[in-house]
Amino acid sequence: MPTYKIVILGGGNASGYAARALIENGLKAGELAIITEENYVAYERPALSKGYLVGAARLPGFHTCVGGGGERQPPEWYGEKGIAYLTGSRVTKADLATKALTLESGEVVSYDKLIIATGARPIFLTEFKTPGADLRGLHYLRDVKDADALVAAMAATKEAGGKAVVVGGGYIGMEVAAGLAANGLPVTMVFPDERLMQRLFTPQLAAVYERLYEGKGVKVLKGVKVTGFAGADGKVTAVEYVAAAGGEAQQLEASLVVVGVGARANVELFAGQLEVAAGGIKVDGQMATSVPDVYAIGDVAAFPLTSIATGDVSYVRQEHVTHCRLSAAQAAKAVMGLSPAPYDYLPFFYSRVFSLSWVFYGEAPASTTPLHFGDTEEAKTFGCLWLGAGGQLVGAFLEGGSAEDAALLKSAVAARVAVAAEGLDTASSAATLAAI
Ligand code: NAD
Ligand code: ISD
Repeated sequence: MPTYKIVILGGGNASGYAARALIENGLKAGELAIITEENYVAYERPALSKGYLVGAARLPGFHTCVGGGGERQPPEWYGEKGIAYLTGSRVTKADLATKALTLESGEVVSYDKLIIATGARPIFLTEFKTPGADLRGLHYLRDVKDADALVAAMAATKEAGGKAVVVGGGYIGMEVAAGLAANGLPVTMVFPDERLMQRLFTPQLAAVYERLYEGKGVKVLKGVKVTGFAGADGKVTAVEYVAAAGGEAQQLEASLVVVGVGARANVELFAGQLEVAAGGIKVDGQMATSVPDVYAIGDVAAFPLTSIATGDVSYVRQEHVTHCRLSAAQAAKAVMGLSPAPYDYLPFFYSRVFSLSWVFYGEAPASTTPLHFGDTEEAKTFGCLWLGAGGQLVGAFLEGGSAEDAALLKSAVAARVAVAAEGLDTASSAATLAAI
């Protein structure tokens, strides 16, 4: 039975960054194995819902760590470093007591230390028994296999003159709808919320993006619940929906449907073996789980985060690539016995749709009044600040703007800078930022 000093279980974004950080912290050849069910070594997942859909990103071009500005790690990189990378290898059993992982092939791999990086998976509508959710033509997007299937389906739908429907108005919904429209497909988005990206966007921010989507020919159907899918010969032909407020069932013609209704952490392999929180694996500030020698990073890890707005500590999962990178670096140090200072994370999200690109730092508590700034009419440079009870900055959103503007906002949120609300009535982000 092969035994490694360290095994990373899961080959997502975080694992590639962990491999690099382990090497930087003294890992030697032969000491690490990475096990993944995917057929590819780690790549920058954000590319799948952006460049991949418009043909601008293909492997090996976006293997980790290019997204963080680092060296690209194609399969040969792992070979050169003496890292065993087991692709196409699903782990079916993880026994944390005996430190043994059983692969689908029956092979058992054991470890001294384990880093769990199993990530998350899409929430599937079949889980809710939504009628027709198992029809062909329904797509989810999480890995290269999904993205390849979607790219092929886009081409076939366009060729046949078909229509696309996107279920969900969050990250996947917004980015994929933009990708489908950029490929010339007629697209309708449907979701139950009052506005796009409701978990972050204020009504004013959402209005700008909704205008942009409508201008690009994407129909945005808000406040509707998908009740099922109609099909013929096992393939989807229509999306059925009702207004969230009730009323008559209606249908939207669709030969291609993309569903983005959230994600769930992949924790099932470890059920009953370690502590869980927020739907993920509970870790401390060293990314250590409740089981000795077992760490968790990336989307699956629920770590203690101190709220900028309230100072309260709670366990959260952050489904974002920056947390993948930083938690990987943190766990690598801890695993190598370097006892890093506790993980200190500033929530960050970004997205790119059509020609727009935004960043967000910190928190957007519903209890605070958002202060908007900039040019929302022209959809160029604009944003929003969220202030805490004492007028301190707790969150900042910026569309457009320069890298320097974004860096300034990031450090202002991290420092909880006090903001004079009257300084925000300015036309440009530069003037606004100068007022901070
Ligand atoms: P999300 O939470 O961002 O959005 C979910 C959307 O689905 C919301 O609009 C919600 O109202 C809607 N919804 C929920 N239930 C629904 C239902 N039954 N019918 C119709 N709509 C419903 O989740 P996502 O867009 O699926 O993204 C999943 C994950 O993908 C993210 O958490 C993130 O990890 C990753 N991702 C991140 C980025 C980024 O950071 N830029 C981009 C793409 C994907
Ligand atoms: O930024 C992102 C993005 O686009 C994702 O899909 O973070 C996620 C993942 O890379 C992290 O799960």
